[in-house]
Amino acid sequence: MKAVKQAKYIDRLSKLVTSKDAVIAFVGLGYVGLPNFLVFTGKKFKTIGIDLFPDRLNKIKKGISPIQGKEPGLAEMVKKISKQTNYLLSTSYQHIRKAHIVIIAVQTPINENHIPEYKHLKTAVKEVAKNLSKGSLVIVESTIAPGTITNVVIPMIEKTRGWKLNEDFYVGHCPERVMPGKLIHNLTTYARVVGGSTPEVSKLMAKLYRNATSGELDLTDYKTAEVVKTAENAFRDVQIAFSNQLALVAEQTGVNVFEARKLINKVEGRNVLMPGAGVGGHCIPKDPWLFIHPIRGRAHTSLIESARELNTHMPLHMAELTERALKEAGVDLDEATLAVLGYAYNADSDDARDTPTETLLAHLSGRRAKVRVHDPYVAPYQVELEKVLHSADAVLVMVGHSQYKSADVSVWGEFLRHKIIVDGRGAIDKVQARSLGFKYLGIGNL
Ligand code: SAJ
Repeated sequence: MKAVKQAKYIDRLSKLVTSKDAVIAFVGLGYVGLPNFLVFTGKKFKTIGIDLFPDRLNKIKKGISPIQGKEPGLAEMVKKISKQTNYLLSTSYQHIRKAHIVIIAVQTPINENHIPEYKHLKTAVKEVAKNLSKGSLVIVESTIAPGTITNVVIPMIEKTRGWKLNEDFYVGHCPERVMPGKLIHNLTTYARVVGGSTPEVSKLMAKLYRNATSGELDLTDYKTAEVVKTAENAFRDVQIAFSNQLALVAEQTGVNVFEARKLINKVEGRNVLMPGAGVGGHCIPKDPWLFIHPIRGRAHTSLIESARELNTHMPLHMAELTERALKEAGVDLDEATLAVLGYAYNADSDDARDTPTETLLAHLSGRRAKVRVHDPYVAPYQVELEKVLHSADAVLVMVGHSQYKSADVSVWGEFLRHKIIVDGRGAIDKVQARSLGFKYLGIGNL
């Protein structure tokens, strides 16, 4: 009997998705959930948007995007959707009972000990479980440590309702692959890993996400999906750490790291990334810790931990190079005025989450140096560059914003007290700067 009922539920869901009669609830309307909600609502599914913040819901209802910053296509979609009638927005989880599919996209930060903080996820899953209708599918898009679906999500739903996975409800993990500045682009073009609690659930998820993305849909199980997402970003962190290790070796051996990188990358199968003043953002600094969470204290995690340690050291290395350059110019760091260029975590972005510049500023706050910050995209640093450069004893380039890369440093020299450039992103031409009388020290390129 149970097998027939199970087939009945999954077949019913599949038919509902095919006919677009499936009611899809989106829990969490942030960077991940809002684009999801907009795309599926635009595809004429009946959708329910659930979020804690009434203000965010009211903005969407009025056709105003609650997400700041340059997000091509987002504001237009919010405006268009707001005129449609196939959606409902609410702070109440009670509407979940109308849903056939629930997609959870809430934040999963890590605490100062690098342990996942799942209070948002647990609250969302608990409230969904309390209101879920039998035979529904719950998909988690938040980035989660391997083992979280098994140890947190499934037990919470089974215990809350006395149900059994794959008989009374289904579960899936489809990790988000968003990037600030490309939210709609990534969601509608990127490949997605769809990890269902049974192969039929994975197929159903692929049918669902085919409505969102033109990218490849890779069917697997939810455990593999958890490992793939956290590993893809942990891998990038290790790759960047290697570039930074190469830069430190280059500095000590009088080599230009960018020249070395170019020659290394000529060898088949090599892809050394760019060394720099640090690694920021909402994914790369966090996901490596999620990746090793299930094995900490039980198996070797030294590669990931030392990559994190080296990448986190890089903003401090910028301070070391600055102190050295000032000393050579007879200036004490504690008496110096520093012009820090770039606060965002990435070039030409206004996103400052987990920015390496904050690590630098915190480190310098322990010294008596006067520090001024400039960033063309991030308030309150969108000041006149000349004001930040005026009478500074050194310029620290922390972010490779185009404005800095294309700057005429001879103009910078007119404002500085000492013509010192410490380049954290290979943004300034060393030979040209030196020909203009600058003392130039670059990460991996002294
Ligand atoms: N960084 C370096 N050297 C590099 C690349 C990056 O120091 O060679 C630094 C950046 O300055 C930044 C941080 O690392 O501070 C992260 O940069 P990122 O280019 O990885 O950008 P993110 O954080 O937006 O990462 C996203 C991720 N995408 C998703 O999660 C969907 C990541 O998986 C992608 O690989 C990355 O974008 C990408 O490819 O652009």
